Amino acid sequence: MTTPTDLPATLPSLPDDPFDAGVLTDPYPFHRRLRDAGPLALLPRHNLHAMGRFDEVKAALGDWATFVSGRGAGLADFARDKPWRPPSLLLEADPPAHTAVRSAMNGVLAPREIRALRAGFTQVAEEIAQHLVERGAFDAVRDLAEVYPLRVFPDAVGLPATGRENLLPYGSLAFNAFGPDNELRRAALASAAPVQDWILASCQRDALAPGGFGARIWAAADRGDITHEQAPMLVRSLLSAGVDTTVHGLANTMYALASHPGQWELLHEQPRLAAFAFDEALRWESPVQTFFRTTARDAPVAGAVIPAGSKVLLFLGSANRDPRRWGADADQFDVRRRAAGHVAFGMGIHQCVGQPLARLEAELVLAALARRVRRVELAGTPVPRLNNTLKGWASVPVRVEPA
Ligand code: OVM
Repeated sequence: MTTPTDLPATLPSLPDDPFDAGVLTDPYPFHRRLRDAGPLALLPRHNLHAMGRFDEVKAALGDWATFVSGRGAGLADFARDKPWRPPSLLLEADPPAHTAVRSAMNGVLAPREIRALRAGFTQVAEEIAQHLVERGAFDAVRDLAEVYPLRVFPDAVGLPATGRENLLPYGSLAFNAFGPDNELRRAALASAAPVQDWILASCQRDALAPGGFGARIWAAADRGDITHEQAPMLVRSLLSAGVDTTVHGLANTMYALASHPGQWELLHEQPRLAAFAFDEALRWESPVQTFFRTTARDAPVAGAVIPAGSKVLLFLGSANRDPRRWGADADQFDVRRRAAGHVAFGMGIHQCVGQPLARLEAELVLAALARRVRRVELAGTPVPRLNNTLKGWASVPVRVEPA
């Protein structure tokens, strides 16, 4: 086994644990030190190589043959450590196995399929926005970010009506499980069994309503695009990655806007900026902060070499604030910025397959609120929500002034 002392001494080394509560609560000072240390650094605390600059993170995400996913997208190396669940056929797979599976999922979540949901999703977004504006003060997490995705996504998948309260805990579990064996991961796994049982049952063909994403995955198996053994695993991918991510994305966008009232004013004057505000919020406070890869061979990076078989931690949230890419004002939240090109959805063959769905949800609910609300402000102290992978909030109290 490789021990921290076996690591080459030439690379900059940071003693920090990126999964400790302090860094998870406010990762940005650590990100800056990581980027400034160099394009590639060591984190001996977890025997890791790490990248925090935009160019190197993007290049590693694009080089799937060197930086492989099949040995896990978390700290665990599936070549040595037993995965906490059967690995994802999408996230934790490489070509050639990954290719047919991804192609089938591209079809299920194609922009054309997503557009068909627009009318129904709009109606729910308008209804929720109307209700919140009438209340005047609400929690942007509990009353909005956790409400809207759960009103639209489970029906779009075709999930059973009962048990949907398991979706958020399962997402939280899956994203905590990418991290090291710390308190967060242990607590998540300790109460996981009933949640996992419901998820597994909900992935079966007879649990899924006709016409939904789940049924369409099974139909892809009937056509022979994927196997019938793969179908429930791909429904599981939807349930793993499709809820907590959008909840955090919406919560972070609302936090960004409520803490920058001038930015909300821009959005109110021009509700069609909603899609841009969402992109900028994803850049500024990326819901998925990190993913791991494993080097399948010696990997040259910026004049150094990462030895084959190394775990590499890619800091998406840091790349998205790298002043080398975004300029001296990278830490500023500005909805007028050209934020496209951020890596909050990843990059390359594993780039978020649900992205069109996430964007539709965010755009509709933000625009519905932007039209009705002239001013937003924080009405209390936001409470962070800690997770080994996701950055977000448990509570963001806001007050809104109707237009
Ligand atoms: C999956 C998956 C994909 C992306 C993220 C994720 C829990 C899971 O295929 O299960 O996070």
